[in-house]
Amino acid sequence: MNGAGTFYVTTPIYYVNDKPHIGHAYTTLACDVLARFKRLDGFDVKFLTGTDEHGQKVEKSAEAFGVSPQALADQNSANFRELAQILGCTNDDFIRTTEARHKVACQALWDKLVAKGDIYLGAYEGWYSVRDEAFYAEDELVKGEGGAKLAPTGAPVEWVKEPSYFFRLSAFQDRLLQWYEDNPDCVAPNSRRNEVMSFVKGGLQDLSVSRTSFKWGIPVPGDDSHIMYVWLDALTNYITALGYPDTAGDFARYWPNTIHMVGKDIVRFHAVYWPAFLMAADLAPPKRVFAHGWWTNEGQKISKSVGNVIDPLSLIETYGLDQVRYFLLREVPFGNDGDFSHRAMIGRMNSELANDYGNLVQRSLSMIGKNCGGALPAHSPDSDDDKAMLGAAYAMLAKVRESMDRQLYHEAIETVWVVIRAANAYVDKQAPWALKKTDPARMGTVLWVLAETIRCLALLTQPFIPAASSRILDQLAVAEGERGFAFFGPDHPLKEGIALPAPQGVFPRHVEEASA
Ligand code: ME8
Repeated sequence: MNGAGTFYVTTPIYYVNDKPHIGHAYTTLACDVLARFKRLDGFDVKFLTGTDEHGQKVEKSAEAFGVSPQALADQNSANFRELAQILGCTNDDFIRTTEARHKVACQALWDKLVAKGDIYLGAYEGWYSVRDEAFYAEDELVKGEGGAKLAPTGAPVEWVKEPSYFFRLSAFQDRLLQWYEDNPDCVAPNSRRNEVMSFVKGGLQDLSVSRTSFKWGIPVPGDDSHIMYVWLDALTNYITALGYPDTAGDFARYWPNTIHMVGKDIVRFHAVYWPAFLMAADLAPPKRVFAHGWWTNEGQKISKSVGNVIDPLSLIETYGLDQVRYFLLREVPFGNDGDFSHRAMIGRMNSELANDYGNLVQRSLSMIGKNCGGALPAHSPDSDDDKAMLGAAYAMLAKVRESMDRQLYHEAIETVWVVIRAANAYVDKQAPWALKKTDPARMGTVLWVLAETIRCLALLTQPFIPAASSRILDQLAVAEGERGFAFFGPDHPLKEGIALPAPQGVFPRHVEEASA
């Protein structure tokens, strides 16, 4: 830590009604890359993920499986925890909404909203979608096959009539609009901010925040015939993990710099309801809600009924973890929808990782191994080409940092790849193999410039492809304690004479098995 500040990044907490799929892996990876980047950049980071275990959807799934909701939650929560590990995620905590600490936080928040006069008892009559765990107004519904009424997401809806507590959301319209106005980056990308603002400008209805027709949830304090609406329960996880209702400690430390990463389908909950709950409780809204797009599979919408759900574990088995991490964050500008295809996956893995990056590292390090006795050569970079190469390498961090601060992962990666391509062009032009006989001192300089460029590249690729980057840094004998961005740049260059381990390939090519 170099005193850069604190940073809190969260994934949505995932419903335990089903197994993890590529959408879950995507959000979690995006958070992991950001968390790793910020840690390397000297920030005190907290990265949270976990599972959303209450509500009617989980209760119904458990019923269908013939198990108790708690048993289903235990089993599937473990799958999500394992997924985070398999993805190489560096989360600092894993929250489950069935934990005691969460019940305490939810009930404290509820009490606070009651004390502020923002919760009142009434009765809800209207549409509810269990799949979305969302209430819908009549005019939001769309017509499905045979004229059936459906939620705008295509989910079935049912008519619900029951006693309910309401949150006075309607009273927060102006404060919310003011928040969006004053904080242009609080909802990103901008298209989502516009969408949210126009929804809020359209007028807000008070929100039903308790249910009485089933039991699987957190009881309303003082009235346990009601359980809390699952979204009020779920959203509160972000502050439970910071120790709420204690607002000193981790809450004071991390909450001011929070980014919630979410899918585009759950923006309204995070950018309208959640900030309103927080404002009502006299807490600051999050710094940013970033909504990413959705993946399709080979051009088709992913759906269980179509049977084309992508299992992240089998992708990792087929292509490798770093390769999948790289692909998901490289393929699509973060915020846009994207299409997964095996062809695109193999293309990026072979051309960008194996050919561009892998060959650069392999040929540079093996020349040092063969021609310099495996030690970093003496050097005196002085040609314009040397200066341009090192200048480009050293300039990357500032640009990448700027992209990462806007969650433009693809742009950050492109900045790095511009330098990888320039380094390959530099090798071709300098032809160090030909200098061995004619000008060994010049060869040494060229190989050192390449090694130093690769050091900078590998420092910056750590958040995206941690295992491969770490192997590259090992091959350059960069000490574990010198891999943070404080060591990036001309002040901590590789030193001559250092012995390097024998180089080894880092990026395998994917060769399609010939079909029989
Ligand atoms: O929404 N591509 O949980 P969830 C990309 N429990 N992302 C996708 C996707 C796809 N094809 N399909 C789904 C919930 N997602 C709540 C959150 S937070 C307080 C509570 C994303 O398990 C989706 O956008 O349904 C969402 O962000 C996450 O996966 C799934 O969440």
